[in-house]
This record gives sequence, C-alpha cells and structure tokens, in this order.
Amino acid sequence: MSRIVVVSNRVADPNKPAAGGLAVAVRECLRRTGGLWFGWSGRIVERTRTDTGHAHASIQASGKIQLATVDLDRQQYETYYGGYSNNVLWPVFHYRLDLAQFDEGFAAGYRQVNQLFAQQLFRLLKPDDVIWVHDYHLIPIAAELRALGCENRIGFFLHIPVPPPLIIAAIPEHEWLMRSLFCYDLVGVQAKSDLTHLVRYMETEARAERPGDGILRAFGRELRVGAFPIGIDVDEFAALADARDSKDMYATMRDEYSRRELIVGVDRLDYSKGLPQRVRAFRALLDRYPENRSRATLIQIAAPSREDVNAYDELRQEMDSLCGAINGDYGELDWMPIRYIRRSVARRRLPGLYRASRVAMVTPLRDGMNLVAKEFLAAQDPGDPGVLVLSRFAGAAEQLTEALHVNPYDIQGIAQAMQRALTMPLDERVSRHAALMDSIRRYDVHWWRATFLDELQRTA
Ligand code: GDG
Repeated sequence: MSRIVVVSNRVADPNKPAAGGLAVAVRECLRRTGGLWFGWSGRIVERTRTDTGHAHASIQASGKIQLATVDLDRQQYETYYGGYSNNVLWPVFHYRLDLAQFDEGFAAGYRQVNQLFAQQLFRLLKPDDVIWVHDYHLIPIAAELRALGCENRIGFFLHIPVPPPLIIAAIPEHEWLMRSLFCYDLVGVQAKSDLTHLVRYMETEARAERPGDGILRAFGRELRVGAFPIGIDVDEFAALADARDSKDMYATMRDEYSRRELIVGVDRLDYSKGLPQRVRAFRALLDRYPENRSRATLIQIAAPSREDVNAYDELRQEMDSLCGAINGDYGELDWMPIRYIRRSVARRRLPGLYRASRVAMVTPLRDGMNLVAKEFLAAQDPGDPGVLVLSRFAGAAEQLTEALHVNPYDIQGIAQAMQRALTMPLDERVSRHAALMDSIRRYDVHWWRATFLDELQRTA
C-alpha cells in the first residue's frame, strides 16, 4: 500500500492531545495508516537558512508516524501566515471582503513559503506516496511540487467554506490560485454548497469543461472535485466523556448550577463564529422571556486565536463590552447571566461541560463545517440529551437537519430558538438527538478519511 503523506500548515505530535479539529482528524488518519506528516514546526527563528534550499526539514519519529517540520523566519511568518493566510484567504473565504488586506508583500511571502515547503517535501517523497494537502495555507504547493517534477497523486482538502465566484474573484491573485488548484488530482470541500460555488467559479473564471460528474478540465489538466464533510471520532469523544476529567467537570457544573439551565458556546475567538450576535440574542432572550432571568446561564468559552491580527482585537473588545453590559444590567447577587471565559479549556474536560448543558449555541456567520456541533451531540446522555441550536450557514447544517436551525444574523430569531430549546419536551429532545447521532456516526472522521483517500487512489 502507498505511504500517506499529510501536509498541513502546522504539525502536531500525534501522541499528544490535539486541540483543533484539523489536528485531531489528521492524527486519526495517520495513526491508522502510518506515514509522514509535513509542515511548519510552529517555531519562528531569527534567521533561517532553509529558504536558501540547502537546509533540510527536521525529522522526528512518533510511533509509526514520521514528523517532518520546517521553521519559518519572522518575515515568512508575517507574510505567509499572518498576512496572506489569515488576512486575505481566511476573511475572503468567510465572505468578509471588508476585512481582507490585499498586499503584494503578503502574496509574495505566501508563494515563497509554499515554494520552500515544496522543496523540502520533494526530497522526502517516494514514487508511490499519496500526498494529502490540507487547507488554505497551502493551495499552491501542488503547483510548486509539479514544477519540481513531482508526479505523485496529490489531493487537497479545504477546511473552510468556498464563497460565490465573484467574491473569490476579488482576490488579486485568484487566477494564480485557481491554476494551482488544477495541479491537484482531487480537490475536496466540506459541503455541497461549497462544491457548487467551486464548480461555478471554475466554469466562469477558468472556462473549465465538465466532461463528467465531479470532473473539471482546464489548463490541460483534469481535476476531480467532491464534497467530503469532515466528522469526528464519535467513539473517542464518547470515551473522553466517560473518563475521569470529564465526569469531574460534569459533577462540578451540575453542582454549581443545580438550579439553572446552562447554555454553552465553545469557539475560537474568531469573527466568523458569530459571537457578538449570539450574546445579543441571549440578551434578547432575557428581555423577551423574563422567566429565564435568574435561571438561564450562558457559558461562553472563547479560545484565544490569532491575537496579532487587528480584527481579532476589535472582536475581543466588543465581546468584553457586550458581556460586561449584560452582567451589569441583568445580574443578581446570586446569578451571573454570562460566564465569558477568554481562555481555552482542556479537551478532556470539554465533554463534561457539554453534557451538563441543556443547550449548545453553534451560530457561526459562516463555517466550513464546525466540529463543536458534532462533539456536543456525542457527549450527550441519549436518555436526557441537550438541544443543538445551529447556524444554517455552518457546513454542518447540511447534515444535522434535526438541529434547531437559525439565521445567525437574526437576533430575535436566535432568541426564539434558544427559548424553544430551553423548553423542548424530553421526547422531542430524545428523538432529535437519536437522528443526529445516526448522522454523525455514519459520517464520522473514519468515513471522511477513507472516502477522500479512496477517491484520490482512484484518480488516474
Ligand atoms: C476549521 C474550520 C472545520 C475549541 N475551543 C476549545 C477547543 N476547541 C476545539 C473544538 C473543536 C475544534 O477546536 C474547533 O473546530 P471547529 O470545527 O469548530 O472550528 P475551526 O477551528 O475554525 O476549524 C471548521 C474544521 O476546520 C475542521 O475541518 O469544521 O469549519 O473553520 O475540536 O473542540 N479545544 C480545547 N479547548 C478549547 O477551549 N481543548
């Protein structure tokens, strides 16, 4: 069997607990198959010789997985990662052209680091390796590998949403990015809506032909495209829920909030996650349905993220002020409406928090998938489960049809859904949860890996 080579921006030790969705999924994939994981070490060095092409990636073994990492210098980090990835591609792909900072220097740094990665990776490749590239940081890496003579199968999975064609076309370098995509054999996206946008974009901007279902032809190459919604490892998450740390967390929360209903949100502190709208909706809930005063508590975990990007700083200030105002206006000596925690919580404790909550708010303005929604479901007691309130603009909404769907911009609509969730009868909660569990079990992370890799192996 071919070796699997995973390429992602960051490499994490697969034997240590991973925080993010991508890291968990890649770890799961490589643990099964073994292979090589290539990417940035996470280290910023003062000066690196790697960009001369002479230095090699550092290699480390972790069980049957090899980790190959490259350091970046400050300028590379600021242009490739902070600049183009997080100030151009992330906002534009989340429909936020207003936040994009188009800057030639960012684009040049992005290209340079992709070239550097390609050079380092190319040396480590064997002829029958199958390469699986992840996410928006690395769109051009296949083109750079092909330029070096790489003929391996290369697949690409985009974890974030694909916006409509005209929004992508606003990126000054979009044609170059699109050509680069045609150097892959398979491009996977999360949801059907993303696939629709991608295909339309390639038809209109690259005049791509469609010789068959899921096949696009342009620039003398044929590319397969498909939707592969990412899932979670349901059993692993359920086992985490049964472990000591999680049970302790559950007991603490139930004890502390014995007379209250908990509403939970767990997100990176990111403008795509719809956090201010969610907090405003909670305020509307207290206004409109006053029976929830002294009774409902919103626990919002906001894990710090990309703190050196301006837009994130503004979000932080907005959240501080919104939460402070609600607690000041509505709080009682024995009831704090919002517990806003701007820190991350250990992954092993999260299931206990989810299980102690009656309602989960997953209301991103736009999200590729959203794994928190699936983790919340997996952590519930099937006999007395909580209710998921889910943005219709999260990729997960296509699959999780029995959740309470909301428009994340509609504050009153979200407040109504919160109220409906808080008052939902047990039999309805149980039947919705059972249906949702069927879906996350069927389309779990193992399904995702196997389906993507099978499809990639099938490409000519
Ligand atoms: C991208 C796409 C897509 C969150 N807070 C804490 C914490 N988390 C964990 C969650 C979950 C992961 O991080 C977040 O995954 P999401 O899917 O919700 O969102 P992104 O980070 O934006 O991920 C997204 C995903 O890639 C996978 O393809 O679904 O659409 O944007 O696993 O549990 N973990 C810990 N403490 C926290 O405070 N330990």
